[in-house]
Amino acid sequence: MPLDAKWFTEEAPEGGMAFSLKLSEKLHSEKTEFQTIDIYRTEKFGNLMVIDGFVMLTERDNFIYHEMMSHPVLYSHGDPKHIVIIGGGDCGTLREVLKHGSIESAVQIEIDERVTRLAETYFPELTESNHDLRAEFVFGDGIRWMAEAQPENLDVIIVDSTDPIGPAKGLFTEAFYRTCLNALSDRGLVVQQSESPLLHMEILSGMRKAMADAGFADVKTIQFPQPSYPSGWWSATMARKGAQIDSFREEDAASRNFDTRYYTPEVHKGAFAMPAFFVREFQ
Ligand code: AG3
Repeated sequence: MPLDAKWFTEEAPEGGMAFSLKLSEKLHSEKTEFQTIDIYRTEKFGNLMVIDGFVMLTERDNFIYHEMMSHPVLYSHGDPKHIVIIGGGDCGTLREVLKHGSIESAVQIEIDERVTRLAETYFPELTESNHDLRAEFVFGDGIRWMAEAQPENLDVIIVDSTDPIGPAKGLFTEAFYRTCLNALSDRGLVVQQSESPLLHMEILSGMRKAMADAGFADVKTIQFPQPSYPSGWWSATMARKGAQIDSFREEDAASRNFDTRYYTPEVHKGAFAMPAFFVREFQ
């Protein structure tokens, strides 16, 4: 991408579309052991992190994604204490998780330590809770970590991954979900980013099927806007280990003692409402 063009563009050939951000400056670029990470200052979206040409986050709109990856699942569990985040190296999801007083431990397993180090420098607001004593950082392979995890120990698993290509591919499989199921306690929940309902329905319904085939119950997809991701419309898919004994802790969500910019109890309920074509596609 020539910087003199002053635009960053992520093409989404699967949608015959592209999304561009006007740049003011290239801040950093490096090839790590795993991927290429580029960081730009944009004109209107704050700092931008790109991995292998795909937008990971912008300062301006990441709050929607990070809040929706954390609060709906945490308020769907009766008493979440032990959390694992797979991926999420920018620490934005971790920051939201740690806002919940019930959390006793939050372990983030990110394959590429450089993502976290660069977030500390270029997205300091996302890493502001990293010194929290409940947070633990593992830099390694999330798939292997989950396969070796102690059984029945986790309340919530959040998979904040890239698209299902490269090292993230294995995170979208029944085999991985089986290891999640094993690591979760009997009321446990998993949530994973599940791409754009408009562009990636095949991936989304494939994930839902893989979760169900692995033995998860109550598979649900939530939707929310994410302007800087392909099509601007994004989703996350949640599933339960056991029968549904917990329901939405709506009063706790309403009386939360922390700030959110997108999430409210109404947003929570609305995000679970299924557009008509979801109902058809998910049969
Ligand atoms: N979330 C990346 C989601 C996938 C984006 N896909 C794309 N731009 N094609 C990980 C970063 C947020 N913590």
